[in-house]
Amino acid sequence: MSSNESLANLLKEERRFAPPAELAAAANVTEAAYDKAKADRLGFWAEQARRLTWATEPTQTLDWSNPPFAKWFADGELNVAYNCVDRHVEAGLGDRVAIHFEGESGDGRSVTYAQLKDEVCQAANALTELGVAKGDRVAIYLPMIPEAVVAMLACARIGAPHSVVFGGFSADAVASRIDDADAKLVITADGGFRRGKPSALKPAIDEAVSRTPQVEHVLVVRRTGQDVEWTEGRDIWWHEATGRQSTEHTAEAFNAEHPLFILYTSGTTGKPKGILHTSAGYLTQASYTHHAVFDLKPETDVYWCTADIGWVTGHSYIVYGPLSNGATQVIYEGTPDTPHQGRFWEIVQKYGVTILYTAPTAIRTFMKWGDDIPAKFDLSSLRVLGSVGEPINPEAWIWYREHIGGSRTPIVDTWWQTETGAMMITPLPGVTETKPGSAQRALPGIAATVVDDEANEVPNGSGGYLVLTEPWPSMLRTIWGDDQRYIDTYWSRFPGRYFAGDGAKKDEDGDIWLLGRVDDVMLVSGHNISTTEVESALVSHPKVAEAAVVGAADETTGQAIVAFVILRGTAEDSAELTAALRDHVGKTLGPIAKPKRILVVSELPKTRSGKIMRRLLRDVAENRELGDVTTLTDSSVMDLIQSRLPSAP
Ligand code: 6R9
Repeated sequence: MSSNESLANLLKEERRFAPPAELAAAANVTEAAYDKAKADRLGFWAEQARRLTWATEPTQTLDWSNPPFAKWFADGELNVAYNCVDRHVEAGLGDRVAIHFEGESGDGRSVTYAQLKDEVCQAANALTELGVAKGDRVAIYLPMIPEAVVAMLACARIGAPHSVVFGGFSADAVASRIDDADAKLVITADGGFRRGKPSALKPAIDEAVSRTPQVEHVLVVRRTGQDVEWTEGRDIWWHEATGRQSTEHTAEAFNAEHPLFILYTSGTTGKPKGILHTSAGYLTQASYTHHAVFDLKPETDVYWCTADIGWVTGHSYIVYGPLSNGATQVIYEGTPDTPHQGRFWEIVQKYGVTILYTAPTAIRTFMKWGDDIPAKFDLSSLRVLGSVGEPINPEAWIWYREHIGGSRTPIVDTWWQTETGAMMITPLPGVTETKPGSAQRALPGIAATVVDDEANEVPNGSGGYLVLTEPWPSMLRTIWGDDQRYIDTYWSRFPGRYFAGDGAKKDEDGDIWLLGRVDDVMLVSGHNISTTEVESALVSHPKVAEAAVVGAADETTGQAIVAFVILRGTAEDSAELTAALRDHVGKTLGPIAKPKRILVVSELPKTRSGKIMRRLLRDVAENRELGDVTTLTDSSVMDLIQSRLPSAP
């Protein structure tokens, strides 16, 4: 494809926001970090690795003798759980709250680092008693409760890689993940609370485990108290197995490259990919980025990441990053509209949250619900806001800053992937003059650029494909059990470089703007148009809260742009409105980007991590049978959308 004119440089966003002077003056990381990392990238990462407490200090930094298979800090040894828990207690911080848990129904508890240490040790002892040893895999299928964190850390502590599966994935999805990872133990719960009701988890595990005979035991956390089927000998209550254990457990040191976890990415086609992360490099980058990008001051900040633990964001920015840094954080079990649409803001106010990390999909939902809802709460404690998961539309960015950040807080739009393990491209809150909608700049020690079809770096002002040009500490090590697929998927499109699968452009300053997955790029009359830019143009109209755009086969133009939009507040669907929206896109981006059809809908199909599943919308727009819907949050959404399409295109 002619990616230069393409993925086109259509959108013009001129607004700029300097870092607040006070924050910049006391920032954890300054411009100097970029210079230092540029002068000596490996030396920079070796220095960051000293954030961790090692049993054996590494003498090597990167071993890239067998690319693309990296080893970081390969002769070092440490224990990840010790770094996340014990060392803070040993440093006299045992009374600091690690987790303020807020249940959906308003119940909750605060867990100090000392208590967390006891619970992790008890769970590690219980797992050991059940025969789980170093290298064995454990599947975790839990709601957002403190036991999810405890379970992950207990696995890390004994060197048993965990594979967390979203609570809410079907029995089929769970079974295929248990099977692929060959897990011998599963940790689940009777259920969790969602939308005001107990929602069962155990039945999906019962079904999945009936097909995965390698599973020896199922540990069951009692959360909702609902009835569960029980298989004697196999099923064990978590509180019984852990409650009688000692709160002491000696953490063994493991090699830096010991596997820490497998996390499955859904992928659009084929079998899910088990992304493998190992210990020390992963923890180094999770810890460093959490410290740098959120400017975390562990003594005073209250941090809240709203992600689910089943998403990589939950792994790196609820468990490993924040806890390795000794942060105090909030964990919330439920949905943002239960029992009311101000729930998130009530939580910010209740705990005095200072750093909030959430996803564009949530921000657009809040925009749709209306400005008056956050306005009812005291959000003045907030000082840094983060975004992750999708490109954030400039209008949503501005809304987030004004209505949540009181027009005062920096926004860090953090680009990264399950595969990258930790943040890669993002502003720094005390350094970067931010641009709404742009992730801007590779972090110190990270090398990213944009290339064209022939792998040539594009000049500023042009678009193409995002690639990472140097290995980084938290990079995936392989796809579990499939080295060849690892090479083929990430390292073959542009040999020697990691291909992220995202379209991107560089602006005149060389800052990076993400344009969505390359599979989603539309080809209209010979022009490549990014879904992100058309969506952002639609969202910049005052009546639109959220938009998803796809290219549907079209006899004359190759592909035609079809837009699905959700309206804001009280706006109503009408022929005038859709005509006005088409004109608005035409004016913002140019006539070529005008959607051929605009459909007003009330919901969009999303994954559990909030990403719009454009593939399914393309199926709808092309009047095809729907593809795989197993990773959808709510499959009834598709019936609703299909009912909006009266006739075949
Ligand atoms: C952390 C996470 C990865 C894909 C990635 C990209 C999209 C994530 C983004 C972003 C634009 C951002 N993505 N953050 N796009 N700006 N700030 O989301 O991991 O679930 O593996 O998804 O998400 O398309 O390639 P994962």
